Amino acid sequence: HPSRQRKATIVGVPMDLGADRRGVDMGPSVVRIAGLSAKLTELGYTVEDIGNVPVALAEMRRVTDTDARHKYLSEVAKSNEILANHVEAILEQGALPVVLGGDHSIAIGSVAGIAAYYRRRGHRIGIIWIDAHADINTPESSPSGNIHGMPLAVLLGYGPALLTQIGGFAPKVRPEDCAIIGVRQIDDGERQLARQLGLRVYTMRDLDERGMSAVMDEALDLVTRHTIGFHATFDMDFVDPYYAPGVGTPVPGGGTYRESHLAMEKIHDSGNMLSVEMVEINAVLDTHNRTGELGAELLLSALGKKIL
Ligand code: NNH
Ligand code: MN
Ligand code: MN
Ligand code: MN
Repeated sequence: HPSRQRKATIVGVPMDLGADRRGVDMGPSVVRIAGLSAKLTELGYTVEDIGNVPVALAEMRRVTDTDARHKYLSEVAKSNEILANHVEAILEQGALPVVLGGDHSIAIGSVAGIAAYYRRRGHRIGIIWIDAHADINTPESSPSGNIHGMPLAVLLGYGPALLTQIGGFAPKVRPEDCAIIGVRQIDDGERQLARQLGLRVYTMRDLDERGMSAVMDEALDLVTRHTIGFHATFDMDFVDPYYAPGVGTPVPGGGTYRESHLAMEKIHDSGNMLSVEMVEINAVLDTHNRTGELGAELLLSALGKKIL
């Protein structure tokens, strides 16, 4: 199975055009500084780091796409196209893609690459989306116009064609192959679309009442039922701001340190993770790289780190 191989390739995406708060562009850097590559090598992986995907800067004069309904659309699309190609190439080399964001708009490119690779081989893929938010806004429903609130909608086929058509096909994933975990802030339009699609959304209340372990068992079963495996995307704002102060959109009442690790440990133990992604770490709002260190440690849990 693809998740069993022991080659991991890191790719960074210093993207912050999808969010209002600046500073998540340093996410790839702070997770690297936390020692991700060396720690993965220690875990037994052959690690390669191919560096960062080019991303336009908001300060560059050639950034022109400031349409308020989907800010920086063409710039976000461009970087995601490049990312999708890298992710597909990483899979072709038999390695596991480890993608470092950046804001969550980069999931569009990550999943485009994975979906393209497996589609060519006749497989569907699933997604485990761990986040305080549902990220299924469209330009019409978004209260902010920030594309980092739209990536799951895009991957399901809703949104600007410039994004949904990356890789030349849409949708990348079916609603029944997705699970969102940790939601505690959702917009009206998102709630509507989630209901309409029958999306499986596990809220913080579900986690409170049933526990992370049972919720993950159910979610992992769901996303692997009709697929070859799943992409795991972890938005750091899932974690309670007490443990992860360095995020652009902190929402109280989030996952604990242990719950976050348990989610990642169970993702690894499922044996069906095809790729993994860590997003929305905001270095400007962090203290002493506390959130960057946690991001690296959570990735290690998803990649098999165990106490015993
Ligand atoms: N739902 C809000 C929006 O679309 C907030 C999204 N912010 C996130 N998502 N950090 O994960 O703007
Ligand atoms: Mn998100
Ligand atoms: Mn979020
Ligand atoms: Mn499998």
